[in-house]
Amino acid sequence: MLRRPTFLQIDPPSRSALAEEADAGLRAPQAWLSPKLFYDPLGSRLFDAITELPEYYPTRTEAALMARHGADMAAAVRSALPEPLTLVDLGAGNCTKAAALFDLLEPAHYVAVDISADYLRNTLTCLQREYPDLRMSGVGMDFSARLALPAEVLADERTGAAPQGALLFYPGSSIGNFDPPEALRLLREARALAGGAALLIGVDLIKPLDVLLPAYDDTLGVTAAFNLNVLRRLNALLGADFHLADWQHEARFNTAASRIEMHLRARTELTVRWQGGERRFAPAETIHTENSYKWTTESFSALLTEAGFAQQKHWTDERGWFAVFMATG
Ligand code: AVJ
Repeated sequence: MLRRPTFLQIDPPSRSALAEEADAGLRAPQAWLSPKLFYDPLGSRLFDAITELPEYYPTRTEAALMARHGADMAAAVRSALPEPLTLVDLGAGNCTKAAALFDLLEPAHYVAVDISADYLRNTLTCLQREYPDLRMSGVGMDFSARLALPAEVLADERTGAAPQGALLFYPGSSIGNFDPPEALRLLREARALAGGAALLIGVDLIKPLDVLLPAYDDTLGVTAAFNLNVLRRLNALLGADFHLADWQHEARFNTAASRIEMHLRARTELTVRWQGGERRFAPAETIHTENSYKWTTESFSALLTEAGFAQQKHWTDERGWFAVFMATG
């Protein structure tokens, strides 16, 4: 029998909620926009291109760690969780990434969660062809405000019983988009999921600025395009009149907060108008579009402990650029 993935969409982020948030951000003294705005169809493709850039080390460093220590990670997962394994993938990504995980962990149920429901549908349909016997569930949701899955998604198909734990996979250092208090909340919610989840999470580490900055300001200009794309998005969403040529991509490291910040900087004095609003920008004034927090293995371990994860293990590369943590308890 050929299985079919099941899909569930939870509270799709409504256009008006996104628009309201963008309106408020543009009016703030330091103008800001949510990184959620990056991921429209073009933005998601630009992000995929970023992961191929020579300067963008996180994706390939993490992939190398998974390839090198995968067996070790799988053993840690097996000793922490009973069979059959439920695998929850946060921010699901593409076919190849998930497939590597299946071969490693042999889950009985794969639950893919992503803000972009359409992208998820394509991914799962493609994956199901390759893994015809694996139960797959797609959940379209924005878990940045709260991470909780409906019981029916995780329940056993025949008995309706809740799983005895699940493995939560949160790769790519996406946790870096959250400031420390939000990251703590997300980790606590992750731990509470499915009656006590184990977590396998990728974390980007603090490193010299001559490595860090080019990763967010590449010579080909892909990251600049990714950043500027939010202005196109606002023109559509808010009926705004941003001229992309008036704005310049900027990446800086905020040492005190230990984060990369991306901004869009006005090249000249200008006024932007949108439905129900307008704002003047002074020359060099910026719109803050993203934070990407960088951790040390010690500071991230302390965060996991604070979230209630008593057992931890982590793997890093020789250069100490990236870490994958496994946390339980
Ligand atoms: C998807 C949040 C992990 O912070 O490195 C890449 C997003 N922004 N280049 C990151 C991003 C600019 C990325 N995360």
